[in-house]
Amino acid sequence: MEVERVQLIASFCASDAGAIPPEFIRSDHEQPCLTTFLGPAPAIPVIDLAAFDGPEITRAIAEASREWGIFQVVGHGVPEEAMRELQRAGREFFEELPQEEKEKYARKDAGGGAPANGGQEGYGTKLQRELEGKKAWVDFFFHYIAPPSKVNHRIWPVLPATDYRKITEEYAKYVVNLVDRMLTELSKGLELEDQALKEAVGGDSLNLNLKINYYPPCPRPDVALGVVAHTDMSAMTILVPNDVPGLQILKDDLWINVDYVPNAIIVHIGDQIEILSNGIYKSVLHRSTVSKDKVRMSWPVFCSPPGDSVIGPLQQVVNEDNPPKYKAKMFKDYAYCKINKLPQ
Ligand SMILES: O=C(O)CCC(=O)C(=O)O
Repeated sequence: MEVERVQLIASFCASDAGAIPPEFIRSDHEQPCLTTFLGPAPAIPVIDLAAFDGPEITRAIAEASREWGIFQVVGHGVPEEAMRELQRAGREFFEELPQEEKEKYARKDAGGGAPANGGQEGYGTKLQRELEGKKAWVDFFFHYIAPPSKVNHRIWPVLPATDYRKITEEYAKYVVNLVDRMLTELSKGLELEDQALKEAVGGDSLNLNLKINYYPPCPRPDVALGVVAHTDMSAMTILVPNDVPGLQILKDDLWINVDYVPNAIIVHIGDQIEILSNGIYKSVLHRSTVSKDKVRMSWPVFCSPPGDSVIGPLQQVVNEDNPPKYKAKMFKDYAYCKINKLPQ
């Protein structure tokens, strides 16, 4: 099945007086121009991991995860150079490779929704089943970066000017450390053993998937969306954005903009941490808007348990007064329902 890439559609729109195809025009309840809160709003917490001592960091991370389900970290230990190179490599794939070269990396199931496992790596345009026949203004590249047994280097792009593999492996090393640190802090924030959450999400078998989102300029950013509103099915997501703002989160029923903070990394709490903590930590509802004249890009790394891990509220956080709010199920079954928009 032939797939229309948004990057190509965007180039036609630019030369066609700025109209966009009707399937990209969202319903009123989703349009950014009707739903973005423009008044004064609190900014999501920015936590400097290098500035505080232990208990203060734990408190700040746990509070942000309870109140917001999202925060930005600076002083995170990922060198600026590694983040810059990651961005350069992603941009080169989308902007320097001829379209027919890019298509050699197309995902096997490019025409439909992503299966829970198998065939989801590579270059794509649609990740989940889309409701109301609407389309999202984004193309992406998606692949494993950890654990080593899951990584398939054959799907990683080979670029003319950049060593994609070297750069991505370097970045992956830092992300693995950052995720470990976040899981430790979140465990301590629940008064659990340091390794409790890490073990619950599969230990060293935790799956890390890098997605490179490419949002071309859009003539109608007022009515289109990049990624539509969702919570991440992962345990946690570690995201590097470029300097074009666009991420929005729902807070107190208002869609608010997330500020761009240079060299910060955004940490999202995902559904599996919400479930394990029995709802103490919140999986953040978020979406992305697009820009009229700039390319927006983002590099989320989704950190998810192995498919056969059973995830339910940890016994240490439930009791008679606080009974389990979620049923325990295998992650692969959770993912299947989420991707296909079926009840859990
Ligand atoms: O681009 C962003 O900031 C958000 C991306 C996102 O939520 C996703 O790819 O699932």
